[in-house]
Amino acid sequence: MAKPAQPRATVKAAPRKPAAPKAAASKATPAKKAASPPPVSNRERPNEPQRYDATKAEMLEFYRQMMLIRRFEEKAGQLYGLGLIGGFCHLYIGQEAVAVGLQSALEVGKDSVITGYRDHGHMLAYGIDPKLIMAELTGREAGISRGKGGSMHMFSIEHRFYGGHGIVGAQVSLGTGLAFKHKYAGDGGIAMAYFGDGASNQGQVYESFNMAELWKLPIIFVIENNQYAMGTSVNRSSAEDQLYRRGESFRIPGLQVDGMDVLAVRGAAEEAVRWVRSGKGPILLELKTYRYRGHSMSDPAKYRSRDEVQSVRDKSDPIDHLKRELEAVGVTEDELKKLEKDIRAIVTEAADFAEQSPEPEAGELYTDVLVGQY
Ligand SMILES: Cc1ncc(C[n+]2csc(CCOP(=O)(O)OP(=O)(O)O)c2C)c(N)n1
Ligand SMILES: [Mg+2]
Repeated sequence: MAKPAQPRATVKAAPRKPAAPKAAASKATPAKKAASPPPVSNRERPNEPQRYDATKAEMLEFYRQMMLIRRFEEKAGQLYGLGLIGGFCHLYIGQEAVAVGLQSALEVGKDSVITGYRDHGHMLAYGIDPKLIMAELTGREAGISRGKGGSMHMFSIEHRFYGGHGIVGAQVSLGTGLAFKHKYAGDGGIAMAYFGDGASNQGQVYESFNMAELWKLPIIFVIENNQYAMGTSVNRSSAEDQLYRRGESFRIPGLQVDGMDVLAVRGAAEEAVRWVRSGKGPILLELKTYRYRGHSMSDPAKYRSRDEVQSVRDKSDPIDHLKRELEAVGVTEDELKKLEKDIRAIVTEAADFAEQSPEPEAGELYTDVLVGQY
């Protein structure tokens, strides 16, 4: 069984490799003289990230964004059940602190973001209109990809949000291309490429790591380690399951972060952005998180127990966690209830807007299609 994400307030920098086990002493082959001392790394490392010291207003804003993602995704699940959303639908419930904490450290319109198919939460965290996202999910003309992309293929060039990709790992190479563009154009922007624990075993990820470090590209590689790739746990699929170490042989520093604590995530984001924006090349973040729902809406989730999911919800929920902190700084239950009521209204409005919007005209089947030779 996979180990659920442990609640940790701190972010830890990659430790040195443990020393090789000592050879057993034997009379026949006397132990060699002391081996050479472990090499001292001459590589600069990012600073140990600190948990972000947020103001009350910032904490409320993080709470609002995480709650918006949660309620939006719950509604999407309902609409899927009613047959209003077709095709695939991968929900982000449980992982909210990752997108909210990381996006909050980026400059919208200057930096680029790319992710896989679990993309609705990222779009919301980037400030994209929930109505356009819900309309896309339901295949309506008003959707952000004109109703032709659906859950997995959403883009907003205006926000420099480049999808939304169904090919596992493809966004890592494409994201590296985005970083190349920033460097080539000298526009000061950086790229952030999110991918899953499953995707982190893909070959193209390592080709991208190599180029990114070689050319010192401005990119933050983000592994959202939600413990599962469809029905396969990290422990069953990954020889090195400490995924923040996956960049080491390319000289890319890695940090492991508690992805259930939005302030720890933001703290790590600050450090990563500082590193990358100052021209030091790529950095790798592993966010330890957990998805509460199945891989997609059609996943019966037989590979883990209900108790496992419940225990993460009870102990590490990112929204409950922040709620307790807000209460500790004097935010009242009534204020939080009001905030939640407003969010429910936004989500209802998005769903109504989507349901009332027309589907694309049949002729749209023949537009936005790549035809011919290339
Ligand atoms: C190249 C490729 N191989 C396989 C698949 C099928 N597939 C879709 S999602 C998925 C699991 C990916 O898991 P992970 O990267 O951990 O992301 P998560 O779903 O947990 O967000 C697989 C194998 C695919 N879409 N593309
Ligand atoms: Mg995963």
